[in-house]
Amino acid sequence: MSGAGLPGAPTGDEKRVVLHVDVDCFYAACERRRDPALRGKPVVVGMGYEAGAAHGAVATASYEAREHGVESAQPISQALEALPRAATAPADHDGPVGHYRPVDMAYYREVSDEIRAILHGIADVVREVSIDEAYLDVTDRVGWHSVEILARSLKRRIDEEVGVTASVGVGPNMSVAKVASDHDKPDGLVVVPPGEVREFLAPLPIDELHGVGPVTARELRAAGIETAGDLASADRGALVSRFGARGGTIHDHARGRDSRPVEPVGKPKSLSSESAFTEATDAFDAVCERLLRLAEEVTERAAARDALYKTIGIKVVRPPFDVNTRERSLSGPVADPDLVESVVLDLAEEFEGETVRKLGVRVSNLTFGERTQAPLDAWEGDGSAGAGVDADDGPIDGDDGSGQSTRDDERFGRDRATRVPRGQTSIVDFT
Ligand code: DCP
Ligand code: MG
Repeated sequence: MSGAGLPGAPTGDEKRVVLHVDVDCFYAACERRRDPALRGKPVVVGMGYEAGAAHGAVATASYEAREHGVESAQPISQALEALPRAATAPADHDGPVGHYRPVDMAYYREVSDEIRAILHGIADVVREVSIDEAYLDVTDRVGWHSVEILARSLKRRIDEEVGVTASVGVGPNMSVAKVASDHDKPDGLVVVPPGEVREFLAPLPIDELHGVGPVTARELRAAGIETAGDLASADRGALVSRFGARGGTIHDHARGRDSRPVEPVGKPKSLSSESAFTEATDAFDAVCERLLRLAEEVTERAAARDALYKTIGIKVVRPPFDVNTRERSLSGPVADPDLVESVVLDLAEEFEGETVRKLGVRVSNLTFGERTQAPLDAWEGDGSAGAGVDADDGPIDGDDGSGQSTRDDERFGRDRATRVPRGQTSIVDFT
């Protein structure tokens, strides 16, 4: 990332081309696809709603219904005041009426699956964030000069092949792409090339930014910060002291910066296991034994997910809450349980004789599904062959979201040919 930068200056991630796709009034759009007579009419889909009843809440409403004040999370009874039920409206009612439908998740999932198949056909990396929303990294498929053509053809395919409309935003990162797709809904297509990010964002109200919810927006406004431009030029230190790490994140987003890679959901950034002693102990044997057990758990989980790791770490908690973390980065991704054991024991050495209450082992800097190529150029004797593959991840354990600095990787890259990893031990937060 570059320094402060001028408005419109490149942010350092201009090489990436990211799309955000979000279907317009998704549940209502599905109901319309099933019943074309609803096209162009106010449609309200109710959660916990049954035909003819007044209970439940609005899950979504078509844009025609939104014009009459109907919105998500509103009680159906309130929606009915704004838009009486079409089926039972009195013959002499000449105001607008609404078409009410109960939620039918099984049907919406079918529609979502059809959209997903199209998305995976046009991008190598797809992050599905909800039933109707996904990020696509298309950097390897198109450049900035042709991404609009790709986005248009994606919208057309979703319209023609699935029968719903989607809004698409394109930007050099996830946060900009998300704001762009919301910017001109419904049926929107907004492309924000890297050089236009700052001027695109600057005039937007802060609540249109990714990560700024209604409560944060209210606080920011109270401090005189109304637009993304105001937020971009606000004092970062003050934002961090008021909102914690999130203050830094929204400051970055206001400046059009977001270094998160587009990653498929379910791929953790790290895997960790922790275990506490019933009673704190200073027996180093017991500490080592416990660490080895944790190392085994973690490497088994990594193998089950077909994950390679580049960083190996331990956590040592001394009573009562003195948390110490140490980690070492390797020159390349590996899947090598023996190596994890030896690095873990090595990192533990400095705690010999200390009283320990709790221990943890973590592998991070994960990559997936590259087992056949990656370890061999880094270390001899890699013992990773033949482990199981489980692409479908369960709950994410120890996903900390903290990126390891690439500087470490470069530094250790010089030691590629050596057998024993030379790592840097650093203190980082084990979340
Ligand atoms: N949803 C819900 N309850 C909410 C918000 C959303 O049940 N409070 C459901 C219904 C939506 C779907 O999730 O159709 C997708 O959410 P979106 O936020 O994308 O909303 P829509 O697709 O309905 O509208 P938009 O056109 O703003 O994307
Ligand atoms: Mg949507």
